[in-house]
Amino acid sequence: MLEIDRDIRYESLGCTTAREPVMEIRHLPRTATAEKVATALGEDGAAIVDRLVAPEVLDRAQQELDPFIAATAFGPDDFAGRRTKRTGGLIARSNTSRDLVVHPLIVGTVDKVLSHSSGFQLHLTQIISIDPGEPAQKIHRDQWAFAFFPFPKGYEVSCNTLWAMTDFTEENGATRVIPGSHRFDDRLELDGAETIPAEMEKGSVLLYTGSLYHGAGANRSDRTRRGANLTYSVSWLRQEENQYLAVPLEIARTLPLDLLRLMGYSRGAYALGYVDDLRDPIEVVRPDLGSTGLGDLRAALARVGTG
Ligand SMILES: O=C(O)CCC(=O)C(=O)O
Ligand SMILES: [Fe+2]
Repeated sequence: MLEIDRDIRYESLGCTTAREPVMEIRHLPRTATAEKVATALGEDGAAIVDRLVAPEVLDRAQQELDPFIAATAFGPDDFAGRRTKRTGGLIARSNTSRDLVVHPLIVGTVDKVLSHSSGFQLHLTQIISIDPGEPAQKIHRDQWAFAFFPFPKGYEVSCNTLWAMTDFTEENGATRVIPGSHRFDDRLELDGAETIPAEMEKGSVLLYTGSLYHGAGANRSDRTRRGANLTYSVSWLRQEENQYLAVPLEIARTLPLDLLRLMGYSRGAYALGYVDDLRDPIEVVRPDLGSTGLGDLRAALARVGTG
């Protein structure tokens, strides 16, 4: 009966779903392959990998970031959250966060979810600390950040993570998600009634696509709920957090190559982001690597099926 009611409700919203709405968030073990996680994201738009890292890893990140979180102001509006702190610049501020950004299962999954693009990059790094008394955030799609551009259904432009730095419970504001909503129509005004809480233990990570309808839950507990939002987007869109200015060049020079590339010190597609005489931006940070010339046009085209 409940299922029937739900179906009617989805129809009344004008949603076209390729299959029945999914009721549960799929939980995968940390031994899952990137293929499995990407498949879950393709089917449901969201998935949780349980205890992907030990809780102590998140405790370490928390310690590194404590002074910055303490100095962060609360959000300026209801969407950012007036009792929510958003602390960024994590690559510069926390060594541990760098390991999370390049975690092989995450990067492998993002690579598959965004495989139709010529490449992907780090979009933003943000600790989201939701204090007691914060009401639920408006249900939204993260891809609305791109000026609400109507990307074709099924064409994902971002793939996101939210690492639990505290346990996420319904009471303390676990992210509310609508599994399957990546197939919904765009610009829907949905209320919390359609959502379920992404409950998970510290060290677990929620993955969701840019098209998934979701929002932070209300914090009705007496403790702060904290998560690390590390997100990735196709490399031909503008990054939400400016990595070139958030991470001073003297710190960037010390970072591993794979992380630098993810931060955007590489070209999107064939030539996006080049420096002066068509130079790869990595040359500015790491002149020791020598000139690498323009991107590999053939490889860029082959990845998007045009070569
Ligand atoms: O912190 C959360 O649970 C989600 C926040 C969110 O979706 C956002 O700020 O875009
Ligand atoms: Fe969001």
